Amino acid sequence: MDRRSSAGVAAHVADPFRRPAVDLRSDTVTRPTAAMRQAMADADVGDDVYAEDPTVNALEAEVAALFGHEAALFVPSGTMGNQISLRLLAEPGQEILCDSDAHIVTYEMGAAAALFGLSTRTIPGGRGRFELDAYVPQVRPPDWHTVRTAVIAVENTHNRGGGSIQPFDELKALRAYAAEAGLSVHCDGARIWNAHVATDISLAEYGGLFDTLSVCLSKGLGAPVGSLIVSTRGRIASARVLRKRLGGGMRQAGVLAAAGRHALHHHVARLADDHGRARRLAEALDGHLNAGPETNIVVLDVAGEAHTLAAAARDEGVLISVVSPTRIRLVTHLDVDDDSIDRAVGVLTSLLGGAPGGANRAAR
Ligand code: TLP
Repeated sequence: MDRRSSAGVAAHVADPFRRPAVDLRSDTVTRPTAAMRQAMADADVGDDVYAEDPTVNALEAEVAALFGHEAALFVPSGTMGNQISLRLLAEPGQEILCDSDAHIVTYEMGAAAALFGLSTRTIPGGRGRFELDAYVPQVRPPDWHTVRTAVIAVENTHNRGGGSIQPFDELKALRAYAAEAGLSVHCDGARIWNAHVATDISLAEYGGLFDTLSVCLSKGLGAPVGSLIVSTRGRIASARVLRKRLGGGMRQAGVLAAAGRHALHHHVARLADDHGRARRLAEALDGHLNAGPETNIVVLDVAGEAHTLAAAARDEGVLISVVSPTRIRLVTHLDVDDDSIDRAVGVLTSLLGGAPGGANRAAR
């Protein structure tokens, strides 16, 4: 996301006479609910670097079981979850294949190369959707001359694809192909909960398709911090070493894990509300729709200057993300209710002038 799109929050928080902003920049902006804060205050804790925090241990066991895997590891962020997972599956000098708009290559600061010597090769896909046929010809088998493909990584749901859900049949075909070709498969499941709620496909069914998953508690689930890597017991033991090496070993992390457990128990089914609100946004702004609203993300094409539009919307108390000079992103979440959607629709339709894909007041 472009940092210029975040400028307005402080102004809205600082001015007591303005209504709080409707913040559609991301589902990462949620603040813990009162009940979640209570769960955090009540958490039983220990030192998690010694693996002695009972709340972290319970969270890890619960998430591993949900995905039908042997073990899980609590890490501070989705980025750390993805990058440790990739390193678990590939050796320095080997390559990862993924979508050209994947979070792991767009928003993780080149971590695979910078930290672990992993090479990435990207394949364009419509709205980030995985199609096995596009990947198979790109897989490079072991050879004296070429970089070895070790991993195929998919993102479900796909962020820049507008929260698109990966076709389950393609994922099953990928699993079968990977087994035959000797490749590993990683899922960036930052928003896999949204895919699960939208499709009714169980988390265990998704889990069964991947060697490693990174799943986030701090996106739609509304926890303040935390992700989990899910895999085999052996890989999670290695992940624990990598986490410590990266400075991600946390001590009384049970206060954070308690927020995550609360989110798992109370905030999964409600994601359907976020999806409904994203549909309302998409219907109202239909003429500009680029991608969405399969889940909680809507991507719009704006003919003029996306930065100018974001600044004008911010002045009206609606915060949006700029994903490119001609594209904006709206994300629904726990802190966005029906009134917020009405307000956002009012502001954005007036700024966009209603003309499909057309000029907007802000750009003139
Ligand atoms: N995404 C953030 C930004 O980084 C763009 C957002 O606002 O959507 N995988 C996916 C698919 C993600 O969308 C994100 C965060 C991550 C991984 C990384 O999670 P964190 O921010 O916890 O490192």
